[in-house]
Amino acid sequence: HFAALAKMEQTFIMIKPDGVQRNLVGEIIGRFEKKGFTLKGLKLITVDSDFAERHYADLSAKPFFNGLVEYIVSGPVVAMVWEGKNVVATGRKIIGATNPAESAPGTIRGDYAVDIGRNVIHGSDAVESARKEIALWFPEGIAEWRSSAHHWIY
Ligand code: 3AN
Repeated sequence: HFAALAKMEQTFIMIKPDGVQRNLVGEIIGRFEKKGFTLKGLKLITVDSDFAERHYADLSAKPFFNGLVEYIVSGPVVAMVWEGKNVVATGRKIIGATNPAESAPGTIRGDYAVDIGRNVIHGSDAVESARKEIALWFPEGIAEWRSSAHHWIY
């Protein structure tokens, strides 16, 4: 009876080292929870350069690539999978524009970031990149839990 379930998407969201170090983890998770999305995977993880280069492979030709990789490996990140209707595009709206100088107040980057090179959070830009990023960051897979919980949440 709930046709929307058929359109459920998953996206990969990462709180970058600056977001973790600035104690924004709870704030960021709270925004996704209160919007109505479901947390499906979460881990605090420090990655190495090889891994960061794989995550950002599409940007390897950019002049900021080396700096970006150095930033991502500089401390632990919070890797997450969030699920919900249109969560990929809506997640990007919650995050805000790449350059914090252009991200609107009320978005995560608009509220908490100043520098494009320290913009707190990553979110997949399309359903297909979300699928690839989830496979890269969660090779162990994502467990289903919603169906076992709903009977006592009312
Ligand atoms: P988004 O993260 O909004 O999808 P992308 O994919 O264009 O943006 O860029 C990935 C990451 O690369 C950004 N989150 C940011 O950390 C970094 N980045 C993008 N553009 C620049 C830039 N001009 N200078 C430094 N870092 C950048």
